[in-house]
Amino acid sequence: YVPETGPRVRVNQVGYLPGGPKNATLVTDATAALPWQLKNAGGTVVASGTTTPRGVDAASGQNVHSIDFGSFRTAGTGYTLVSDGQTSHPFDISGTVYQQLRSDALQFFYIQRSGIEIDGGLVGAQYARPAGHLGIAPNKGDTDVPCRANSCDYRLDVRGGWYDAGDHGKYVVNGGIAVQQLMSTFERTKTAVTARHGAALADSTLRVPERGNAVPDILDEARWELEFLMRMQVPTGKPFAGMAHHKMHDANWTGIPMQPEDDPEQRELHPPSTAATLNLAATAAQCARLFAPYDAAFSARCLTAARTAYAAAKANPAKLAQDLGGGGGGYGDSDVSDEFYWAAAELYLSTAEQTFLTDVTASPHHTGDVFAATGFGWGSTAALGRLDLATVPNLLPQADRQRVRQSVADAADRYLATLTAQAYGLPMPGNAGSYFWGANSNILNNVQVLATAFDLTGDAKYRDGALQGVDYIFGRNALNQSYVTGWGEKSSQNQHSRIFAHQADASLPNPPAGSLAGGANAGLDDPYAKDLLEGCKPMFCYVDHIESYATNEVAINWNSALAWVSSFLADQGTG
Ligand code: 9MR
Repeated sequence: YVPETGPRVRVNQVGYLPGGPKNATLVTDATAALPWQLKNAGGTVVASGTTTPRGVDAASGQNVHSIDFGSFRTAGTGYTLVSDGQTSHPFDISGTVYQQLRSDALQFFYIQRSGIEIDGGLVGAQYARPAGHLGIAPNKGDTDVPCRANSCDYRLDVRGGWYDAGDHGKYVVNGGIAVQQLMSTFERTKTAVTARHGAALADSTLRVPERGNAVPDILDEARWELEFLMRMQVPTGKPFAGMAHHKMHDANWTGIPMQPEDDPEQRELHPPSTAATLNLAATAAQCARLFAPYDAAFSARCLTAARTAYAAAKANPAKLAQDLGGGGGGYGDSDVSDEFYWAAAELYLSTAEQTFLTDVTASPHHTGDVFAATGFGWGSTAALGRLDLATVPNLLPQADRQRVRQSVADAADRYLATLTAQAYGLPMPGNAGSYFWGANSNILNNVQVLATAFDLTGDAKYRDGALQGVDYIFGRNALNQSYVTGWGEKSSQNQHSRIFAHQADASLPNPPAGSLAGGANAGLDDPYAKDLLEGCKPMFCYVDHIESYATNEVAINWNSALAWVSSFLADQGTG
């Protein structure tokens, strides 16, 4: 199988900011430097130079050169880069290239909502659908859900929230990181360095039903998930009261396509876990401080849920997720020390209470390195706590606060070194170990660290690193593929989704613009990818086909990374 990869000059197909870095990659047999030209839309050469040979790129197996045209700063549309007889896909140079991406990436969450009608008047008729999983036949509903294998003696109303990904499951641990990144996208606008950008996330900036309610829409969206997470809490008087059920999903896998309102499967709660409980504690604590100015009662409800959950986790510190099977993902996690650190940090940031500070400082993660080369994710959340301790105003002793902030800059320096070493410019090491299920989100999470280092220090090298770090996602890669639907000349269109299953049923839409695909995965963890791509070099282990769930799914915890980063990117273009 040889994929069609188009012109051998690989660019960020969305474009570049006039004052930002501009890098491209040439795939060629040549070992010596070659000339390149930048052409405007009229075909006139507006800049030129020579490539830098980079040898064989380990992740792609290609001989490559890099091209740096960062000194060209004139805004315009339809530029192309020419080298070795090849003309790149066209791209823009503009301060507004990422403006719309912020709302597209966030809009994904409304369209993924469970338990509410999706209003085509807001997001386009093709995405309109009735409410799913409210107990209306053939749905068995999320309003009265029993525990799998009689593992509890009660039923819960766990309506709402977002569907996890291409399936209809609702899992607390990836819901947690996803809602955290949405809340942090908003919280970032409250810190001094970025306060001027807050208007972009104010009320009536998204197409959600709550627009115009005087609450920022991104918080309305977060609340949809937070309400679900709180419903997953075990009721008072029951075994493990205060803990959160790990997940709820169908008893058996459904096929593709399957609209939420047509799902006939029994929905089931899976046993509570310490990891899920700490996700609830962390996100409900963050909720408490962010909603305080808008809705005091909801803020108080969040804080109570957070405190109860945290206490329940401390009482049950090693209740790992049990895999009882059924039609959903496992999301098992054998190390919850990072979730403990994150939850303690959020509770401390919201309450300033000594007991939480004691737990923060006693955690091995407080002084350990929480910024792995391959990034943070749903099962590895200490970085979320560290980033918030670094950015959200707090009373940590001065020296400790300084150390926490410095740790973000130190990690960013490492990601900068990594991306500089990659001919394709991504902030992940150039080996197969960087290409795993959902790794596109880890790339973006490393970009979030770079961006946060810029917010904290104002040092332009971190901003440039964050900007360069996303080039890979938007097409500067071995496949010449933008992984965000509707963004770039050749973008992912057929992600694994039961809802946006156009490839399986032409009457259904493709995923909405702004949907991130999981990305190249050398593990080839699904049969479609395994059959088609066996033997692929890591960066080639991707296919834009609906059946390839391990390379081409959508997921809330991946789009939340895109949302955070897009909001940062959009801010950089507008000064
Ligand atoms: O994102 C998850 C990834 O980190 C795991 O390696 C993978 C296998 O366990 O599962 C991914 O999550 C999937 C979940 O299990 C089921 N719904 C779709 C999720 C995204 O593919």
